[in-house]
Amino acid sequence: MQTERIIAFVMAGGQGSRLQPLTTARSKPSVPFGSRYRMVDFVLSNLVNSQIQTIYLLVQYKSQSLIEHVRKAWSLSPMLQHFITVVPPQMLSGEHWFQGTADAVNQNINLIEEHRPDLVAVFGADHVYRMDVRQMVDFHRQNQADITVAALPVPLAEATSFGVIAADPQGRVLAFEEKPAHPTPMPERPTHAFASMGNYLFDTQVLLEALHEAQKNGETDFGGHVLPRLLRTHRLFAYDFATNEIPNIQPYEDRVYWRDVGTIDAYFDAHKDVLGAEPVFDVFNPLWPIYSSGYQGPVARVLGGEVRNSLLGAGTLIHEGCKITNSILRREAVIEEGAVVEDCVIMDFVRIGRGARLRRAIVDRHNHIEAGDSIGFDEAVDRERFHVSPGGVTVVSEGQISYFARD
Ligand code: ADQ
Repeated sequence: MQTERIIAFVMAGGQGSRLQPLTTARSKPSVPFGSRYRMVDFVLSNLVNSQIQTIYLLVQYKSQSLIEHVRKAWSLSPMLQHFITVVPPQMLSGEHWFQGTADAVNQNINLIEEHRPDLVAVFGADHVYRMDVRQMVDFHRQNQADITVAALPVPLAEATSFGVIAADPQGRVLAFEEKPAHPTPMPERPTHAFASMGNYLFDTQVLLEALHEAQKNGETDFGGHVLPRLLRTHRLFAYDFATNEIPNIQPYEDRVYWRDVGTIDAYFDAHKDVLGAEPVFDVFNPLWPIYSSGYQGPVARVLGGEVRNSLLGAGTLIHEGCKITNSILRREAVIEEGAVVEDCVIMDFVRIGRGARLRRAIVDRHNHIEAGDSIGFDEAVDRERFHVSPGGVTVVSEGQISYFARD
């Protein structure tokens, strides 16, 4: 990548309604993922590792937990050469919140005018992935693009939740349809559609003009309005992440990974990707670290029992006789004697009482599962107490059973 001056807007204001109840009190970018991350950590790490240091995080819905996380994990982090500024809606251009992604950037257009960067990156905040944004910048320059959209093939059935692209063999975008009911398959791969990852690079002048026009036309969204319009007048290219992105982080990784975790079932499944002897997505990569909270508590403690193929967060305490399998336990979980936890995601500050049995469940923060309780074995019974996803994953909401503070 030549030396480019790039600023990034990270769009972190989405409601994440399909991830309910995990998004009852927090936005999707703030949802915990894996043993110690929040969703937003992936995009921020990717940008910082790509040497993009000026980052504005645009927040909106239920943003308090996200702001707190970013303050703790990112403002006080040891790599202080970046600056990440959280920007709430300030109604700078009228009395309304961010109406969509383009409107959110439009309301902060002064930041672009102040910095006058060469390129503006507009990235989503709710995906799990590792990406070297410099490779996308190189692609953008090689093609003399005005706008570049990162994209990759997704199965046709899933493509209805994405922006679907038709591109020529060089990557020039010929058509862009936001969330089509009947996605157009890729000519060379008819089982898949070419989907936008929601990450864009704009030449600054092109973006400024496009936003000006968008405001005049009442357009509020990049995928829904601005990109379909711009492709008629500008050089809009699709950066094929699946084939162009070279994992330049050998020997730790030999494949690329990107996952949208928009629903409870997708979220639950994505956790399987970080488990196993050779995880599909190995978060550990010292050449491309994913940063998160600098929690200073104790390491995990295992007093006995059996732990197989699981991740134990800091400060977890596993008592005698427990059986933990294919599970992720985040910070300060306490599993009491004889409890069985199988295929579960257990979030921070959860206590699982003696002899309780949990299977295919997500237990959100601050819960005390009572001794002998059983979750994930009878869907009808679970439905009376909890949310159960279409794929049969039981979700215990934050603080639903009783707040747990370790004694
Ligand atoms: P969606 O994810 O459905 O599709 P959207 O809800 O606009 O689109 O969210 C995009 C990003 O912007 C998310 O990170 C979200 O948190 C954030 N966001 C949403 N509304 C916001 C607002 N008002 N203020 C600030 N941030 C906001 C988009 C694209 C598709 C693409 C998928 C990939 O529109 O074309 O395929 O992302 O997941």
